[in-house]
Amino acid sequence: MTTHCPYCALQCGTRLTDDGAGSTRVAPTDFPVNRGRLCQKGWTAPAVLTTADRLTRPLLRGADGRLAESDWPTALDTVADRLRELRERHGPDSVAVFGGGGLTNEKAYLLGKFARVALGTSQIDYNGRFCMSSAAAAGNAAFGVDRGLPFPVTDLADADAVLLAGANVAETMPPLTQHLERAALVAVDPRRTATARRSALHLQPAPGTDLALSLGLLHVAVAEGLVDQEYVRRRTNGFPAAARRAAAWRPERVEAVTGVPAGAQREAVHLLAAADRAYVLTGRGVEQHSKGTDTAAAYLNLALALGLPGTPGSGYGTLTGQGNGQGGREMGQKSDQLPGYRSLTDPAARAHVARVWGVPPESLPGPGRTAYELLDSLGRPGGPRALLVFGSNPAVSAPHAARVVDRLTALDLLVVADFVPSETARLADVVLPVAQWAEEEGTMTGLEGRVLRRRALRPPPPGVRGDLDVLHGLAIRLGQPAERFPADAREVFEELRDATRGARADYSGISYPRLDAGEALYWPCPADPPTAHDGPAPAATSAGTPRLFLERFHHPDGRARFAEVDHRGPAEPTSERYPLLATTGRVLAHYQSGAQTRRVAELAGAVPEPVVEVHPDTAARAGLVDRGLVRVSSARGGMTARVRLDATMRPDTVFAPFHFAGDARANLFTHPALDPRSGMPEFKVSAVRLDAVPDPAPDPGGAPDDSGVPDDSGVPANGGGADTGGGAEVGS
Ligand SMILES: Nc1nc2c(c(=O)[nH]1)N[C@H]1C(S)=C(S)[C@@H](COP(=O)(O)OP(=O)(O)OC[C@H]3O[C@@H](n4cnc5c(=O)[nH]c(N)nc54)[C@H](O)[C@@H]3O)O[C@H]1N2
Ligand SMILES: Nc1nc2c(c(=O)[nH]1)N[C@H]1C(S)=C(S)[C@@H](COP(=O)(O)OP(=O)(O)OC[C@H]3O[C@@H](n4cnc5c(=O)[nH]c(N)nc54)[C@H](O)[C@@H]3O)O[C@H]1N2
Ligand code: SF4
Ligand SMILES: [Mo]
Repeated sequence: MTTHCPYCALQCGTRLTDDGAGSTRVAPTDFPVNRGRLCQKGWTAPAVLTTADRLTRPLLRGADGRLAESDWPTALDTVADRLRELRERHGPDSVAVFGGGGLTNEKAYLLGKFARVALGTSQIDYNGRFCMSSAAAAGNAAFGVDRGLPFPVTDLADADAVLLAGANVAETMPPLTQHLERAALVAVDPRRTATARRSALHLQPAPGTDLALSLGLLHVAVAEGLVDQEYVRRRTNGFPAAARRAAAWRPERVEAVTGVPAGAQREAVHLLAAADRAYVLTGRGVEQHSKGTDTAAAYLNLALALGLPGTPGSGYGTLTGQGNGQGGREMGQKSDQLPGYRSLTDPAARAHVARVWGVPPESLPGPGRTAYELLDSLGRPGGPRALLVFGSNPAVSAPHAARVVDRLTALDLLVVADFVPSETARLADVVLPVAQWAEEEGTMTGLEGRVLRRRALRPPPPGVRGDLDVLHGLAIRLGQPAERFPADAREVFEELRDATRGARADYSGISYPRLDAGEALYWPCPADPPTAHDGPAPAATSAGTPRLFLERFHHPDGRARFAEVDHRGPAEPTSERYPLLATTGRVLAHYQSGAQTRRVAELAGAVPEPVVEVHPDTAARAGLVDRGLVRVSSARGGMTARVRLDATMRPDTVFAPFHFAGDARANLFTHPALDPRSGMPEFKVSAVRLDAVPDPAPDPGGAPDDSGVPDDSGVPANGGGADTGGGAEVGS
């Protein structure tokens, strides 16, 4: 049976087989994005299906403060009763929803509909706000539509040059690197990552200075006559204003701010400009800043000046992160959007979706808070008193995590649907055990905008339900007609085709039979063919759009727009007390909050605890030794981790992964400053200090619980929260 990996947006094609004894085997398929390869996480993904502490019964927190096993009718009745009570007493916005970019299109769609129709709340957002929001804002502004890669991944294989800004694909999407073998790579990363080591040229700016750097690259393009004037005239607007801003950023000034030598800046632009086929790609390294939108826009300006977007064989894109990070941002779980990227403030869009949902347009709420604002408002006066979480673990992954845990525990009601007792689930009043990837049907939209089928190899364990089923059960208890919330993925998909018809992300021409027949369908894929067909021929349908922008961009005038942006510093400058810059991100073996990968023996064995990368001189000044313990702290709090000395690090910068729980959470020190346009937090730069921590156990294997060793792998499935009773604490 063929399907796709449960983790990242590359959505590697896999074949699953059942060995008959309850184990699932996975193997890569020849699917174009991965062509026979998988990363370590993909190879080991089936282990999560049978993890020892898999949730198989609903859990309810009792009067004694402990989570205890319950049954589905009781759990769903309890949730519905308490939601109804809160709504009656405090109004619909007292109830909030938090979704995820790992949810299938069908789940994301139904979750948004559930919030707006069954709960009537404006308070819904999702973890993609922490992921793709800055790139989406910049892409929408420039192109009029946001599809992470507006071309197939395999197009990269013919590139002569690729600039990768803040993307460590060698660890975050390893099979993608096979498409980058031909191109000369320019890597922009404060660290000498596995990706940077493969590059022809590595620019190593201080974290948070890419805006200056990208302005400098545009400056070089203009000053050295490398701008594609004909393209700029024919296909864009706004170049003079953008160029005026860049004029102030001479390479020597940029060098002083970023640390990237002026000569290397010039070399990078010449390398791209000389290439027949070139791409500029961004990742979270440049986007996860309080100025992430402007930074993505500045790299986009460079790509436009060089004439890349919408030119065959060249392009600009952002590497979407989560499995359904693309579809997840189109289906209406974002605080300001309806399915298909329709806007909640556009009367025509509201009318279209309301008609599909069978409700009056005026009954739809308006836009709500963005993810961090929503989490920060929980339990405060005027903020929501209940939260339903589907597909996220914000107790670990949200910025300023200690404050987020405070807010989660201040709620009257926290409901978490998950298949493992994540750190967030452990705080919940009600935990709902749900199905996993290999146990369910649905669709995902990969990083290139291609819609993919997720298929069930086997049914979920007894006692476990699908997310759609959970939403269905809650909706009918809240008085909704049963048929308005189908529990069947195909039925939901048929409805979302209708809801997205005519929208920017148009799925109306896509169907399960077409996908199952192996068609490669990229949105927009309208049902109505460009030309009229009649006669007995099979229903004419669009072939979808693998490559966007070849003729025109999606603004009414068909032109792309340069952005007028200027550099600014990080939200929190370094100080005498916090003299270093900390940045955060990923390592190959773990995924996100680690809720899944910390439960896989092979992955937890490979990387059992967080390792902070530090330059030897910086370490010496702080009295740190290789493999010793360190406390990385900011004005907000700190994490404990192990030190790895790395002479390729900038002496002013340290790096920490965010995959670990408890006291090993990098988000204990991150800053919740938000990008004013996208709501993206400042994950990638914090002012910190390093302090040596006496190592209680010379043998790393004997590290204490809070060192980041999977803290909850020993919790039995049937006692999920029994030992976290009343727990306002995570991982301790
Ligand atoms: N192994 C693994 N793979 C994953 C995931 C995972 O958790 N683990 N998650 C998936 C998801 S959701 C996402 S969003 C993607 C993310 O994929 P990436 O964007 O590749 O991942 P990150 O490690 O967050 O950040 C990339 C790089 O940005 C650099 N960086 C930090 N600060 C700056 C800066 O100021 N400027 C520049 N230029 N670079 C900076 C970091 O050093 C890091 O090497 O990965 C996906 N794939
Ligand atoms: N410091 C720092 N913090 C970061 C980042 C960073 O670079 N640095 N990156 C940010 C980014 S890009 C992202 S994407 C976020 C991600 O952070 P999270 O949102 O925490 O992501 P996951 O760990 O994937 O959490 C998904 C949870 O949902 C469960 N789950 C998975 N699939 C399903 C499903 O289909 N249904 C249900 N009900 N549950 C499911 C999993 O078991 C897991 O507990 O982290 C952000 N946080
Ligand atoms: S690269 Fe992403 S999709 Fe492919 S196997 Fe690894 S985690 Fe899965
Ligand atoms: Mo992400």
